[in-house]
Amino acid sequence: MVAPKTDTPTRRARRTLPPGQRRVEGFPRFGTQLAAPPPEVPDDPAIEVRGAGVDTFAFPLSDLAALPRTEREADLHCVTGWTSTDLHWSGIAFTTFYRAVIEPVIPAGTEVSHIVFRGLDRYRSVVEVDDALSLGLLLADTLDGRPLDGDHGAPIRIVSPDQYGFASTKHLCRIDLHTSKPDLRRPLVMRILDPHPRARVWEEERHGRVPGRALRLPYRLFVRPIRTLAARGHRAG
Ligand SMILES: Nc1nc2c(c(=O)[nH]1)N[C@H]1C(S)=C(S)[C@@H](COP(=O)(O)O)O[C@H]1N2
Ligand SMILES: [Mo]
Repeated sequence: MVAPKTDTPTRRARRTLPPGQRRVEGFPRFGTQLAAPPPEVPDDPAIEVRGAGVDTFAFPLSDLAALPRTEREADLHCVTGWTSTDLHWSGIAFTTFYRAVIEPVIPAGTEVSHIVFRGLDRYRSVVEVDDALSLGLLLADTLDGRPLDGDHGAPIRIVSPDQYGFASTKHLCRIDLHTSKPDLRRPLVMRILDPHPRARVWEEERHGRVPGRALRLPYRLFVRPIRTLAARGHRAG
């Protein structure tokens, strides 16, 4: 029922959490868009693929049925310090999707270096292509045996088990391919909290400019009000 039991970082998390993380009860809805209800899912959801010289196309989610499915047990580690454990996801391995759907349409001689995942709520995250293909990313459409709900990323989301939660884009609707590091043009004040380009939880790569450890306390002070908001969003949604 579950994926092969190799001793991955994710599996070690059963015994010890990554540095600076604390376990939470349950699985809160979280994110940068908590004031709004989860985005509406279109009737015929698709993932748009573009960039790096590819002719933009929309891949209907219904076509995912042709690809082999897999399951993952993974914890979700929010960069603010909470970890939700023992989540059971299923879907399509991102490597499978990339090799089958994306790689064949990349023009010869073009080297993709970064991928931007975008959600229906306009959320974006950047992952280096090597990480996207080696860290066990999943295009997940079920959680604990049920189709994803609005709180956790309907209709489909990225799950990146060994990166901070900000890399696990919910409501995935677009994949942008890049041949160099993209600049998401965040406001200057936000830049100190730019996500770490690799975001690996066991290395505590929380943000690019500040050592991960230094952010534990500030996040602990902030995380309670943020999660209260989350709970409100939850009831509203
Ligand atoms: N589309 C979208 N994806 C998102 C976010 C968001 O705000 N919008 N927040 C990220 C953050 S910071 C975290 S910790 C996780 C939380 O996932 P959850 O809401 O399923 O707990 O989603 C990530 N993916
Ligand atoms: Mo997060």
